[in-house]
Amino acid sequence: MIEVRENVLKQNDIVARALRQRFQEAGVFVVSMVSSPGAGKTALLEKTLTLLRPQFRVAALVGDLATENDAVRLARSQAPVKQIITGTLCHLEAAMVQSAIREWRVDELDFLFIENVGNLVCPSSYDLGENLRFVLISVTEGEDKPLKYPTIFNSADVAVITKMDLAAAVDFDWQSAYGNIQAVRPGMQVLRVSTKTGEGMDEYLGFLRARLDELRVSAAV
Ligand SMILES: Nc1nc2c(ncn2[C@@H]2O[C@H](COP(=O)(O)OP(=O)(O)OP(=O)(O)O)[C@@H](O)[C@H]2O)c(=O)[nH]1
Ligand SMILES: [Mg+2]
Repeated sequence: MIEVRENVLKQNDIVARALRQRFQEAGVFVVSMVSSPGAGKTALLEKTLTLLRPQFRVAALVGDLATENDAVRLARSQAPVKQIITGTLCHLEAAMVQSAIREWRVDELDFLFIENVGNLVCPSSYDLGENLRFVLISVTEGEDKPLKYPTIFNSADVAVITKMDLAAAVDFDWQSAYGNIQAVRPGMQVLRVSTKTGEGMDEYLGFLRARLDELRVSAAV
């Protein structure tokens, strides 16, 4: 059993490596989002696509066990969007990303976003070839989530606290949440946003723009 799982993961790493190479050659910056169900990935992504689209070429993939609901929401931004239905799988795999973008010209994109299946456990072991992985936690989930799900925080690059407009209503303790993230992942950058009020969105979008600039500078050297 353990051997089979290891082989599946190894196979995923091979595909993820090929994807990363393809993304690098195409000059596209690939961002994935992981979180528990309902933390606000689609809400943040819809705003991200809408706000970046006037200036950048953006597209998104979104994974769910069932329904095209999230793709429909994201498509309101007018960006190209594809839903990946995973059936019973609680995470996306690199091969699913590979087949979803088979007919896309990724070299004509600046940003490709990938929303993973809502789950704080399974997605952590699956590299999708992305440049950057955001882990989202909403203020309503409790400040202890990083301590309970350390693996996902260790597989991600940057944490985003979502639904900041609800922070006071649920007595969200920022110091405690921040401290718990630092306890499992020392030095991890943490952004705070609300898609409802727009709080933190400028900093978040500025962060993404800066990362694309870095990619373009390093590609030019
Ligand atoms: N008040 C408030 N509600 C939010 C915010 N972001 C998302 N929501 C709400 O939270 C609920 C879940 O948001 P989604 O964007 O569907 O969350 P998700 O992470 O994509 O969910 P799954 O794809 O099912 O895992 C929806 O009712 C959103 O309207 C926010 O910043 N503030
Ligand atoms: Mg969603």
